[in-house]
Amino acid sequence: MRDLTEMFLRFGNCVRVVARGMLLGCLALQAHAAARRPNVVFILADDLGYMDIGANNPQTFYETPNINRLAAQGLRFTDGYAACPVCSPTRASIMTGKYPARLHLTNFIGGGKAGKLKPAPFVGHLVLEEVTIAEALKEAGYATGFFGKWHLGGGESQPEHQGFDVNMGGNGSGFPPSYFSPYKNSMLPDGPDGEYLTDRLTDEAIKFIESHKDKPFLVYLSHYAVHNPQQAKAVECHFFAGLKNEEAAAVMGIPFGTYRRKLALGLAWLRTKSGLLGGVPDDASGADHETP
Ligand SMILES: [Ca+2]
Repeated sequence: MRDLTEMFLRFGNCVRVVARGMLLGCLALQAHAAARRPNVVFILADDLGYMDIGANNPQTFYETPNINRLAAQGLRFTDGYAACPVCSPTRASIMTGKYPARLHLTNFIGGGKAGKLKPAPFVGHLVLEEVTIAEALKEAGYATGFFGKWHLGGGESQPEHQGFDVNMGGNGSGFPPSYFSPYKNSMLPDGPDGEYLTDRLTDEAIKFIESHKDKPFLVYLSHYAVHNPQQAKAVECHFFAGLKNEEAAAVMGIPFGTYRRKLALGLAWLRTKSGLLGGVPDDASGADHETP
């Protein structure tokens, strides 16, 4: 979570904030006065709960000081809602301005559609004939960059075929195989071993802004985080393990021992999968203190 807040801070003063539900949108910014074509930076966080940021819930376990600051300084749309409770339809609506039913995308792509009721007509991608915000702005002379999660179809349905000049990381998948490089993402060249995906996407977006600062641009930064798999940087694990154990258990409403067991399992995963975690605080290895 702190990665996301750091990311917001880095965009800093040129951002006004919109925060609602899973959606954190930042509409821009830094008006291009002469041409009246403002730059647009849109940031989407996946699976981020409405009550998970301090601006909406001062009692939240997570620390989101920079998002809170942007919310305080910007404009909040507190009665706005996502177009659908799952991923792909919401994304399709944001891209096109249409309701999911009009796009025949009322479930997440890859999601089960079997049930007692006959499912709605469903296409497994956002069809190319639909006009995206990127295509509209590109026609108006904007440079357009997409960074992160797409989940509106792979191959010929990807961002580079829907108006984006640049596609870093967008494909048909709904989650990353790994948050650590090597990413196993055909649309994102690997960085150094252990590089963190959230940081990398933010850096790529910033590079795009810097290289297009003299013309109008659209940056669509669609973070995979905080969607599964739950893989955090070691520094974040240390922070929460060392300082937040009892508080976390209380907020989550579970016994402290159960919380410690869950945390230990996560840390063990990091040890075996990434080899990145060394010197874990003693109080984080709480598997032997389990309380049912
Ligand atoms: Ca199109």
